[in-house]
Amino acid sequence: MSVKIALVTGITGQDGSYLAEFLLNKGYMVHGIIRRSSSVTTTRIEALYQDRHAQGARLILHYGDLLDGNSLHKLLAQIRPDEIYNLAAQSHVQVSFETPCYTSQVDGFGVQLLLESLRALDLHRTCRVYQASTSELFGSSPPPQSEVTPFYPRSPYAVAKLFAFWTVVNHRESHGTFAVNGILFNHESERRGITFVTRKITRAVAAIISGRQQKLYLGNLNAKRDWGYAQDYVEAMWMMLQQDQPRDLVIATGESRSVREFVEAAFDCVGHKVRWVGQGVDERGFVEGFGEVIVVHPDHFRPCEVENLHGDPSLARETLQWVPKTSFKELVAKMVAHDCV
Ligand code: NAP
Ligand code: G4F
Repeated sequence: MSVKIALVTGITGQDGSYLAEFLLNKGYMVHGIIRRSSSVTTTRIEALYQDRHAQGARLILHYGDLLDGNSLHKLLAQIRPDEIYNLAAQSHVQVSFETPCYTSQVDGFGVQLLLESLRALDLHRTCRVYQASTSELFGSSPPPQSEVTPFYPRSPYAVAKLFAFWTVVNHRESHGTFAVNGILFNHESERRGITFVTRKITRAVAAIISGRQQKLYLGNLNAKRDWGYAQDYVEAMWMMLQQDQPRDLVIATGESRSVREFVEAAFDCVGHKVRWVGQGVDERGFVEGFGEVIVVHPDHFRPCEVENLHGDPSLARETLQWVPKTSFKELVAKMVAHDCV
């Protein structure tokens, strides 16, 4: 049997790094797009890349950008992938309020560029495409959210991802492209970017108990998210491309917790309880032995918030037999343990 070829955009990110590992373990030839940067962005895939010769040189990195249509086109023509995982995005919701036009271009229009390149090369008949869609599409639609829940995006990020969602559906219906949207709820890990709330908290817990940090400034403590483990979720991405028929699916744990509960669980991992005092922007969290540690600060609130994400993954369980393997408690423990080293 010939070796399958995958192209992963966003390979340097949290999900891209886990997915590259997963695909290499399955025997794929993996091509990844990286962006030129003045500082190193390949830390998460460093070990894989160093090891690539031992793996039979099955990991190849190419410079590119989702907005550079020509280089994308040339790369697709050169490698002729069997599967594309489009994970590249400006993925930070709060940042999207400050860079709405850029975020719209990369997260929305970039997907059209990719799918149109594929079609121009007539590769859309053979190549399957996974699009990293998101629970942010549901925005203020009440939970639990499933494949039939109406979308109500609440940020430039979510609006751009909504454009991408329908672009994928439209290519499927108009041109027969095997393209799917994975509507993934929040997933975290030891490799999570440090400005997302979970990693910000676990890093702060480690720094506070070792005396390197005194305060943890946060925004909305009441926001609820359905947090899973990234490694479990990249398997679902692959499974979605192995379906007989392309189908958009929700991937979630089916449980939801507040930012406040995440803070409590993270301090619990190092044997400390949090006591909350006050309300709203005046709320503070006190940790035994460390005094006032958690401070709510208006800088971390968004112009528009998504209050409650709680997924219903029944269809993925039914069609893919996918279930999350890592519990919330295990996820928090893994992240805290990693950051405490
Ligand atoms: P991440 O860690 O922020 O990684 C984003 C990746 O996209 C990085 O490799 C980044 O490259 C790359 N990228 C950004 N702009 C690009 C551009 N213009 N051209 C090419 N590459 C570009 O995000 P993640 O958490 O792994 O998420 C992966 C995808 O899933 C994203 O599309 C995200 O929106 C979506 N998603 C994530 C979650 C979640 O909870 N993690 C949930 C639902 C959907 P650099 O390293 O050079 O910055
Ligand atoms: O960790 P967050 O920044 O993730 P958010 O906004 O849910 O987005 C992530 O998940 C989406 C899937 O639903 C992805 F599509 C997206 O790419 C990204 O991976 O914020 C989580 C919650 C928000 O309600 C935010 O307001 O935490 C709240 N929060 C409270 N204090 C904070 C903070 N968020 C951040 N980043 N920093 C804070 O200090």
